[in-house]
Amino acid sequence: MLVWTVCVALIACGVLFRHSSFLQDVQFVLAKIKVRRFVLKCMRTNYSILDRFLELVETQPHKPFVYFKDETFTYREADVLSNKVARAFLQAGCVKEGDTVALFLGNQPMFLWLWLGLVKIGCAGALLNSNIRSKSLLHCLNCSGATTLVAAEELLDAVKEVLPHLHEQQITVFILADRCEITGVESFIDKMNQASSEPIPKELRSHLTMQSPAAYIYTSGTTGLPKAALITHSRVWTMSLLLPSSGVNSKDVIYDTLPLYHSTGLLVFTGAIERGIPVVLRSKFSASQFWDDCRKYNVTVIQYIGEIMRYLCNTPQKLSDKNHKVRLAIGNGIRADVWRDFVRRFGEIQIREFYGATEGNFALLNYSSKMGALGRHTFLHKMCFPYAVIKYDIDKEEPLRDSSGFCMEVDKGEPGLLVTEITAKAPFIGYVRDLNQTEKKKLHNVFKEGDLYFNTGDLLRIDEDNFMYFHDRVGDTFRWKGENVATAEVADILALADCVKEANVYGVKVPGQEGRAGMAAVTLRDGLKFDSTAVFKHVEDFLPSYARPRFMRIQESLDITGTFKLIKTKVVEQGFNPNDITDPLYFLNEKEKNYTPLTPDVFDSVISGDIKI
Ligand SMILES: *[C@@H]1O[C@H](CO)[C@@H](O)[C@H](O)[C@H]1NC(C)=O
Ligand SMILES: *[C@@H]1O[C@H](CO)[C@@H](O)[C@H](O)[C@H]1NC(C)=O
Ligand SMILES: *[C@@H]1O[C@H](CO)[C@@H](O)[C@H](O)[C@H]1NC(C)=O
Ligand SMILES: *[C@@H]1O[C@H](CO)[C@@H](O)[C@H](O)[C@H]1NC(C)=O
Ligand SMILES: CC(=O)N[C@H]1CO[C@H](CO)[C@@H](O)[C@@H]1O
Repeated sequence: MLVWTVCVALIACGVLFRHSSFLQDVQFVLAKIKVRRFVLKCMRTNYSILDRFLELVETQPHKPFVYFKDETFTYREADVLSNKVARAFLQAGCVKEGDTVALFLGNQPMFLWLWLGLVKIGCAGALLNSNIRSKSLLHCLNCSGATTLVAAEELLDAVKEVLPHLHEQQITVFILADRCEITGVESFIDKMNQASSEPIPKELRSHLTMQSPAAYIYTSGTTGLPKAALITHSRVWTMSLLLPSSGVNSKDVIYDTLPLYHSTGLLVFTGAIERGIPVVLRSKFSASQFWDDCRKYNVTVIQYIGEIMRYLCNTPQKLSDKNHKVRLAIGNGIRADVWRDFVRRFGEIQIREFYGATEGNFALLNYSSKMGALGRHTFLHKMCFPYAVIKYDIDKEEPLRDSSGFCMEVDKGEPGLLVTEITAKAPFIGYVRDLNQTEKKKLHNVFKEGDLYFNTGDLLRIDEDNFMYFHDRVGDTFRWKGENVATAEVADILALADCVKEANVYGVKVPGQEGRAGMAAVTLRDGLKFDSTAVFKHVEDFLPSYARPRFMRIQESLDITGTFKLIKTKVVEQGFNPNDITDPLYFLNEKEKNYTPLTPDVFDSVISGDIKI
């Protein structure tokens, strides 16, 4: 209450002095407090996103809820289909309230009916990444504790591959088909079609509270095996409220091209329920179809990750570029130069950049007109939602501590690790069945004995005017010649070279050298060759010496995750040994002022130290 009073008083001051950025700061904190209050209210009354959905089915049954290809599903139809799903599960006798069912399918309306149906009977969905196979698949399944798996028909081969293991663990397996001839795999669609569409009585989810699991979402795992983050019903609310906080209203139509098995994709759908609006769902993001879809469905709000914006800006210009109704873009990871290009090219679209990890307990939203900024660092914000940006040791991969063992906040302009205090109001639930990983994300005794913070793993920078910028993921920064190299920044510069299409930048160990030497795996623009002299010149012009990639690897395509994040683990492991790698390799040759082929001889000289790098 005190905080509330203080805020109101501060707003009054802001109005008096017409200090607009100050006013925005206060408004932002107030909006966050409002979100928290709403969630607390939902917790007191057991009001879940499903309750909201059922209200909409009553009040606007004929309003479109999902557009997919040439199909439209209204709120009523979605209700009916999810009732059928729920009953099919119950009748099959393998699922009861409190269970977890693993969903293994890509973006399609059925994904939504399955999840809603599960919530209707008090169950949770483990949202498996549809690209994972064999060991990873088993690992993800295992950490969710699911006893039933439902898979898309097109993923049957992936299921067959692990079927003996599934049977060993007594997991019931359904495939989304009318029939199935394989022993130990049951069809689901026929069962669903036969099931009644009668509403599901509330008693079937009588134990559901805001602390109940709604979903398990796997962190994308650019390094190591994926981890399952528990998404409770209260967390679903917090995620969904991003849409109203960003200015989405009940007349909007939102476009969802990101995988529903990730929080960014899922929150658009739950957020749409919160707002009572239609979602245009796409099985996969397509840069060439993007604006056509927006026009076809009258999309007003789009969701992005940085890569999507970059792909859109890389498409050939068209006369119709500004012909659409999109007014708002919500997402994260857009870089300032892409932001500028995007707005110039596609018109006055407001961009609301937000920051928040799937499993995190903290969020930031750009609420000022500062390009590229994630949000603002203010006293008020910090007081209401305790967080800090602290000094971080890139080499040891841990925070720097002073002589008394406490962490130190960074100076303005210097990148540091974002940590957010874990409290009862801002809990960190952790990863399922993985106490070690959960423990790893916790930082103890940060500023005083006994305090506890969540380690976001993200490096942020705060500028003179207190705007906060994303700098890099921990692990995506390496050290070379005593300097920190942010891989994303180097990749962005490389992608500006004429022949380079995309770049994946990472550090590799070189015997006898401290830190890691920069290496880039790049793909080339269609029809272009690797112009080594031009790339060398470009790198020399735009990058400080320590940040220039020492080695260059030309690939046909780069490894990416389901959300277009570059996978570095494999290329890092493979290093720069031409005897092990078939892709063309180059080496930054200072003498010849060129990237010259990295032959086995050159490799040997680098290893022996005859060639200094
Ligand atoms: C699943 O987890 C259990 C322990 O939780 C472990 O004993 C078992 O080996 C795991 N199975 C797989 C396939 O990872
Ligand atoms: C919420 O659900 C829990 C568990 O079913 C129950 O104990 C509690 O009374 C419910 N609260 C309200 C306000 O309905
Ligand atoms: C889009 O808007 C136009 C004009 O307002 C309308 O004719 C059309 O039916 C709308 N399309 C959809 C899918 O709602
Ligand atoms: C957790 O970490 C400890 C020590 O680092 C290790 O001994 C233990 O096996 C780990 N447990 C799991 C489940 O990975
Ligand atoms: C909420 C808000 O004000 N968002 C701003 C984020 O930044 C863009 C780009 O400058 C602005 O247009 C938005 O208004």
